[in-house]
Amino acid sequence: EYQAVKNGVGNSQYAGQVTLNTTGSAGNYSLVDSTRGGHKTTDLAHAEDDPFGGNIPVGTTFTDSDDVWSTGAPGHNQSAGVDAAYGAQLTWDYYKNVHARTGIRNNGVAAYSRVHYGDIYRNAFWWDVCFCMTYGDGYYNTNPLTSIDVAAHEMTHGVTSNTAGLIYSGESGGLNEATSDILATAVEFWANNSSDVGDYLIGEKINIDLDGKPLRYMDRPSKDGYSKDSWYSGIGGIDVHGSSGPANHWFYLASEGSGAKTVNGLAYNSPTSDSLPVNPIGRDAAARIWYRALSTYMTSNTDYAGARVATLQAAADLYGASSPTYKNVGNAWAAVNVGP
Ligand code: ASN
Ligand code: ZN
Ligand code: CA
Repeated sequence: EYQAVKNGVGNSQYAGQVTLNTTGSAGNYSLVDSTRGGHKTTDLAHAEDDPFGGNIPVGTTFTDSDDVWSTGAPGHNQSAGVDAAYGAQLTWDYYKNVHARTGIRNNGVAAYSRVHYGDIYRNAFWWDVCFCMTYGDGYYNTNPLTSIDVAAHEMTHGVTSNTAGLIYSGESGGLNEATSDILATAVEFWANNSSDVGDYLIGEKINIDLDGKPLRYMDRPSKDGYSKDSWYSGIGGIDVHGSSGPANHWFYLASEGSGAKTVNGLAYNSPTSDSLPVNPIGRDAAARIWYRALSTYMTSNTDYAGARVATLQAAADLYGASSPTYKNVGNAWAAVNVGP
């Protein structure tokens, strides 16, 4: 049966009022986006995956009678669904428009998003097995982990899995995590959403610890108390969310340069005193270089030294080996202690 494509109205929790591509007709709409590979958003109603690999619940696809989704209120059952669906739309569009990649597998087929995972579950994750993004509801079940950057981070894990395949431990694991933070930040800026403007912070909207702080800081990763600003021998032995630091820092420095800077009203500081000075290449160039390095040159065991070579090759391809961009890519690596 033919189902018309509708433009629904989503009142999101984190990103204001957004347009959602939905399916159906008056009285019976579904949160299914036939314009983006059939991406659907489902409600797990607090179910969890069987840790022994048995049941992996798909959840129930969200439905609505008037195509106006949620009120945006924290705790409204549809709120997490609206934000997750919006984040998936944006991330799909970003990869398609900026990197000419159509979906995680570049085959036009969407993954899907599950929300309301577990009870006060304070995490979100990508899982190859279900080919899906999954979001917990956070503290009080009212802080779902569904902001633009978190959604784009999780979907990007799917892209990494289907390109370089960076193994999720050691230095390659840190690069895997950084890839998700870097491209999530690129999505957040690209979205140009006035309620969730671009920044070099990860998770600044979800208040995961109820202290108003983001999860990660790309201008100075060590501000979170555990991530590393620069590479050192042995960084592969720490958790991948901390060994991502030097690459996140590289992205900030390559994009914005060293020294104090304000972007979208937020102040950043990556002083030259503790690193070599870096001139900026701009965020769009840095993201294009990272994506090309990821999808063309990195492999499952790429380490920091390899990431430097991969991004330099990508910069040479895109901008030329004698371009200022190429030189500044190398300088940004030197600033985080990754050298030739
Ligand atoms: N939220 C985490 C992440 O995507 C989940 C994990 O540790 N795999 O990195
Ligand atoms: Zn991650
Ligand atoms: Ca952010």
